Amino acid sequence: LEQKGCVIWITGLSGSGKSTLACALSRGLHERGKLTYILDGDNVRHGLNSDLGFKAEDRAENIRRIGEVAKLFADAGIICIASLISPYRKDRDACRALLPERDFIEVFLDVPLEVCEARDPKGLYKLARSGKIKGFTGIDDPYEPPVSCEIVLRQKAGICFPPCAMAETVISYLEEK
Ligand code: GGZ
Repeated sequence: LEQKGCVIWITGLSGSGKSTLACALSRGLHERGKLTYILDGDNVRHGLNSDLGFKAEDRAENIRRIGEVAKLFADAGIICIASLISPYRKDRDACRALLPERDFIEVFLDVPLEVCEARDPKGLYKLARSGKIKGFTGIDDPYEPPVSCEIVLRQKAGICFPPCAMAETVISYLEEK
């Protein structure tokens, strides 16, 4: 295996398109002969992290474990794509600190709350607004946007980039580095 592993960490609100971007990115990298693995918060929460909920300590532990597993994949030479809300800066920074500087690429999927809420693919924002879900990120739980991260993919209401175009932006960055 000639490839060098790394971690691509996608952070953003629920419904911002993290999982979709992760899939598009994985596909684009496969087309270039790269080995990837996706660690999706929502999926990992069904298995390894099924003991965790959504209070700040649980989110911190969710992120910590995914960060450690992502590092194992990177050590094995795989491009590991982690997609999870990871709302707290200090938790993301702790994952960054596990790897050499150039091997952690933080991607902020910057989509306004209104846009995520309008999409509401699983109806969770509606439940959060009506108080049926408590502590929902962006509604009554915090999201701390990155202050300096490697890549920002910004979307506005009405302007939505296709996932494969965003994936290409990330791949171009990787190729440059
Ligand atoms: C945020 C929640 C919550 C609360 C359930 N807050 O859009 P989804 O549904 O598929 O992705 C969200 C997922 C968030 O899991 P993560 O592991 O990415 O979160 S974190 O990084 O903060 O640990 C959402 C669903 O779980 N979900 N309750 N209260 N998202």
